[in-house]
Amino acid sequence: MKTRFQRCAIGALLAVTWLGSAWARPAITHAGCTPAPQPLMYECRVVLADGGQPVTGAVFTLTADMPAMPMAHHVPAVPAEPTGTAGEYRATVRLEMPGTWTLKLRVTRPAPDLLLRNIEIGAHGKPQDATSAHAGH
Ligand SMILES: [Cu+2]
Repeated sequence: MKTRFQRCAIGALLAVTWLGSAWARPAITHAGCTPAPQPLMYECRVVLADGGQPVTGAVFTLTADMPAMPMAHHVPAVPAEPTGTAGEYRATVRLEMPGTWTLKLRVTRPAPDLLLRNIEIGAHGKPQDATSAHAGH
């Protein structure tokens, strides 16, 4: 049987490990896409933060997939660029239909990572209207 001290020490070690990984990892605090002028193209903006601080100088590509339709779409990965607002980045990606998309950020800086975020895409020209998903397939 473990002593009270041993249990406490293990708990503290787990807490430090968990907090350490949380702090070391940028998180998506905001993501959204609005229709770009070109058909089917959307300008996506994501905000990265780490421990409440904006992450500047991040390097990543943005692609997307539909969780309801695995393998059905191939969205070319686009390098994201900073918008000028600290922690905010943008990339223009091709989203072929309304519905739920998973944005995928393949991060190389500050550290290799894969960040995912589900967003709703409305019909082109109607960013708030996310009905009639998959009607075109
Ligand atoms: Cu689809």
